[in-house]
Amino acid sequence: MEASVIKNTGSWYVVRTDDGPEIDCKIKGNFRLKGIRSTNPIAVGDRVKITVNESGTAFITEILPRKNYIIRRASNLSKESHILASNLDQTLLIVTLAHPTTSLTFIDRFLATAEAYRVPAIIVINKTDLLTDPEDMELLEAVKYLYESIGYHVITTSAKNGDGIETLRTGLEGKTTLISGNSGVGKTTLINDLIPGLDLRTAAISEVHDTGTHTTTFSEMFQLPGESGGYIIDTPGVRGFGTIEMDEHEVSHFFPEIFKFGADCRFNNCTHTHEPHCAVIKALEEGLISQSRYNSYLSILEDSNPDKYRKPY
Ligand SMILES: Nc1nc2c(ncn2[C@@H]2O[C@H](COP(=O)(O)OP(=O)(O)OP(=O)(O)O)[C@@H](O)[C@H]2O)c(=O)[nH]1
Ligand SMILES: [Mg+2]
Ligand SMILES: [Zn+2]
Repeated sequence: MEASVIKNTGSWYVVRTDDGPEIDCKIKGNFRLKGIRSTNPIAVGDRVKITVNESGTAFITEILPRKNYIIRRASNLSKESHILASNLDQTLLIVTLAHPTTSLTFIDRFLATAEAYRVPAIIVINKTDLLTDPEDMELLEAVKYLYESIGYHVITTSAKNGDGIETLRTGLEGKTTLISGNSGVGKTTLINDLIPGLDLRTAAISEVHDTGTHTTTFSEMFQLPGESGGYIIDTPGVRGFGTIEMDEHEVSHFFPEIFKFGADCRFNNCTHTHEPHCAVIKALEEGLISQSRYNSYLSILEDSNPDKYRKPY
């Protein structure tokens, strides 16, 4: 029998069979990805084969080939990776500019990872109802402009007053979408808005900070209502976004604007750090590439080769 993995609680996997019912499963066999130490061999979104034994226990026996997946490392230099989800059409990065503040480095590391796995990424700036000061509104426009000028689609929402929710809903129709972001940015609240009656647990961020725990603890896939269908995957908030190992010459491929300017560098193996006649550094000096994006690029280079690119302080 074939099924889709919709939840992973650590010891159990919940799958939805193609006939409809949801079944709790254990795993049987070795599902480790070759060459990658992952904390979860089977991910939400995986298509699997299951069998049920005589005593009624269901087992996942096989993972069908993945169309794609997104992996994050537990921390920048950690060897352990975590498969966020598989078989995706797109991913939404939920960010907030206040309560809490998502760092631009976090955004860029996430976007670079999505580029590396060729999963289209959309940025959702949530909690816009909190951005009422002129300064905050300016910041919102600046962040929106920064990412739109690179070519990313940016949606602004307020789960509190409903702004942007229809735009978001339209963007999700008929697709399987992974939602990611820091803890407390409103991922689950947005999903509750999109799926009436779901009523998942959310928590005020002060509570999050007090306990240091995340409100959502397991990834889970939900079916969207409406004729066009689609699925949305809620995930626990992440603090940092450790990128997968990338070759130092590959990193610029995952920053579209750096890649574009890099075509004009004198050396085709230019790392855009110290080489003469580097078109990326020139574009940076002329303000055509943003300093924050370039810094994020350097931070990923550092991960790929900590000794060579570590700054001297
Ligand atoms: N003012 C305001 N508060 C919001 C908005 N969206 C969510 N919140 C609040 O932010 C807090 C955190 O929301 P959650 O949905 O639990 O955040 P999360 O991203 O799912 O967090 P984790 O599950 O820990 O990753 C809750 O108190 C929500 O009510 C918004 O648009 N505006
Ligand atoms: Mg949540
Ligand atoms: Zn260069």
